Amino acid sequence: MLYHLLLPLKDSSFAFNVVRYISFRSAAAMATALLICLFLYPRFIRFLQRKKYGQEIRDDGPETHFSKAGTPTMGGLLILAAIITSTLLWARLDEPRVWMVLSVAVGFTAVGFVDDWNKIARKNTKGLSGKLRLLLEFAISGATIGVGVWMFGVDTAVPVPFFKDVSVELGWGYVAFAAFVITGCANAVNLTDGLDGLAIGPVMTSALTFGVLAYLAGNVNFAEYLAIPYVAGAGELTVMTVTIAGAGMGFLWYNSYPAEIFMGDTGSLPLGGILGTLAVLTHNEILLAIVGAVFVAETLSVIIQVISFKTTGKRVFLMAPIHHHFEKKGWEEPKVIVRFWIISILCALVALMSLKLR
Ligand code: 57M
Repeated sequence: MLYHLLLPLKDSSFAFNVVRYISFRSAAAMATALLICLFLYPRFIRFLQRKKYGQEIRDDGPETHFSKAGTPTMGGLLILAAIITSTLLWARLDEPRVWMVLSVAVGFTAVGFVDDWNKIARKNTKGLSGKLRLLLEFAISGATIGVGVWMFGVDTAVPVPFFKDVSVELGWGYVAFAAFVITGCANAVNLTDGLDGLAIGPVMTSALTFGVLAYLAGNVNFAEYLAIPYVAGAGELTVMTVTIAGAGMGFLWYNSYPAEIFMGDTGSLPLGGILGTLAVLTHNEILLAIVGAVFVAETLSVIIQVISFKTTGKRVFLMAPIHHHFEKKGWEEPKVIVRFWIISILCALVALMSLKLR
């Protein structure tokens, strides 16, 4: 919004020309989201405590988690408010891809909120039925990408990382594929969100990685030089990705061990949904598996555990998702968290290396 308001003033003062630059607006957007979270979380936490909107803890989980009962949840509401506000302030609003990400963000926040609300109001740990939740997520992401393909020229070919000029053309099948990527990513982040700060760390590294990838894809010279698909307007997504890092840092200030607040499904579903949408719109659908390898590993651990338990009656991990396995092995919670962050940084670097390794 500020781009549209301030740029015309450049004739009266050349200083306003600065809003033309993605780099300036990205820095401002990150600072805005960070400050919103840093200043508003203490009040928000007090509000949630007053309303007694606290986490119910499952009694079959690790014992170290029992003392977390009553920790305020639904903290994701403020993360998303900060991301959306800061994006509306600093991104160019004439770029349809920004609106596509925003629509997934709002839709998935609504689904997550209803789920959390059900848990809080009914005081149980189940929330929305899994099938209904997946259906809603699939519908929201499919509708968004469908409109993108139909009206805004979203490409339907999926590039294969590490190979120059290799891509798979899916036609309209791309919409279902993209919805699967977005919904899968949302649920993978949701599964990861089981220790203090565990999910938000890799969410931030992934968002920043997509920030770089979006910037490069949106610049015709860089895209040509690196032999990646050029995506007109993708540069504006960089402004959005850094708001995730800014809001994430603000949230982590309070969610770091021992957490004063959890993000809830209200946070994990839209954050994962946004990452999936960024991967789709910058055409890094397959690379997402490397950028978000921590989320993939958490999900695979659950799939392996469930299949093994159902077929053989034996567990592969002490408990799934895999972060619980390490807790059960006796690692302190902060150790698991920081090690997973380090792995996620390493994966982000490998993903960035793929730009040159092709
Ligand atoms: C979300 N949510 C946390 C919090 C957070 C299929 C099955 C593997 C599903 C899985 C599951 O339900 N995952 C979804 C995991 C919960 O956190 C809330 O949920 C939000 C995210 N959706 O924001 O509001 C608990 O996680 C802890 N937590 C923190 N710090 C944080 O910053 O400590 C969360 C955020 C919180 C808190 O304790 O209460 C969760 O784990 O419920 N199910 C599981 O993860 C369960 N695994 C399981 O049943 N494994 C079996 C299966 C696969 C065969 C096995 O291995 O034998 C475990 N989860 C729990 N207890 N709590 C095990 C039992």
